[in-house]
Amino acid sequence: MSDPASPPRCCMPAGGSPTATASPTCAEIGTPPASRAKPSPQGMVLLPGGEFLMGTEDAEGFPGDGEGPVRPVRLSPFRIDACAVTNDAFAAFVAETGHVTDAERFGWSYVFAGFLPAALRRGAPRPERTPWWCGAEGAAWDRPEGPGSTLDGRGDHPVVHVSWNDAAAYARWAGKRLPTEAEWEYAARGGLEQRRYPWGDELNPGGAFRCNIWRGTFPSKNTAEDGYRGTAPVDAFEPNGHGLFNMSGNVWEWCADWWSTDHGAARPLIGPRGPDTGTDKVIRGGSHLCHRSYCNRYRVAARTANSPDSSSGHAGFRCVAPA
Ligand SMILES: [Ca+2]
Repeated sequence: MSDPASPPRCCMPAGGSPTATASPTCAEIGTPPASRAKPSPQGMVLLPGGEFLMGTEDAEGFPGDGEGPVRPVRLSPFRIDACAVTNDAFAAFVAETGHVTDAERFGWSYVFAGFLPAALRRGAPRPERTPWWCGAEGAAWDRPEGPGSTLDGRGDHPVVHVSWNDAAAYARWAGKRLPTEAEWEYAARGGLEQRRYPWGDELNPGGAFRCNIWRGTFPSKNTAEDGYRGTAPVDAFEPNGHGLFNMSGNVWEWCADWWSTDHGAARPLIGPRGPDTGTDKVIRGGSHLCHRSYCNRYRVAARTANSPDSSSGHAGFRCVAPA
């Protein structure tokens, strides 16, 4: 097996088979909660931009990831998908363009070991530091748990096993682009300032589950108390104050920026776009495999990265477009 993808830095995943079935598509979701945001066609939300405080110095955070310092950032208005790109939407892109994903070219992708059939799990290579991931031959966006698996019942779940390259190709096809990291974080914060999650500071306010993460003990026991062991429909749970769904948890989301932990004076604070070059692309939001004990990165300021040809069962994306 070639090694196109650096081993996942973080808790890593794959589709699973959640029990939830059809729920309204993103475009069918009604008006978002009161906020400055306005819904628009094609399931996008217009955000007004302006200045916000990016980053965190939260004691629960990971300073080594470059989560801080907190700094003011100014953005122009833009539109953003209310939900991550679904399997159905990605299927339409592939049907029209014949796009071949990086995982298909390489012949494998990372699948969370617990989601793989035993026969495929045996002998699958595993990264030394994150052995709950298997390099699964034949895993791809339409075969999330390898040969024999399907997307049945998951048309409205986020597409996974897509690399940054695949995400960017989809965005071009859709007449959109990937969000900058600053746009992503501004959107995820939902109009709140310096809160830990898109909805506030408490993980389960009033005992309610607000996102799809690992519940229980990682990586041995997932209680799925939030309703999902694997991915959830893209519009599961309540949206944030901007009307955006699952900005925390469910799947990591690729951003346009190259990775850096230096947000120093050389960086413009107006519409920042990250470094000009790099080796890894930023991913944000955490996934259904994140747990506080190991990968507390479903916080709204948390960040990590991976090489642009990497893919796994817990990373997807959403797009943005001009206002
Ligand atoms: Ca879950």
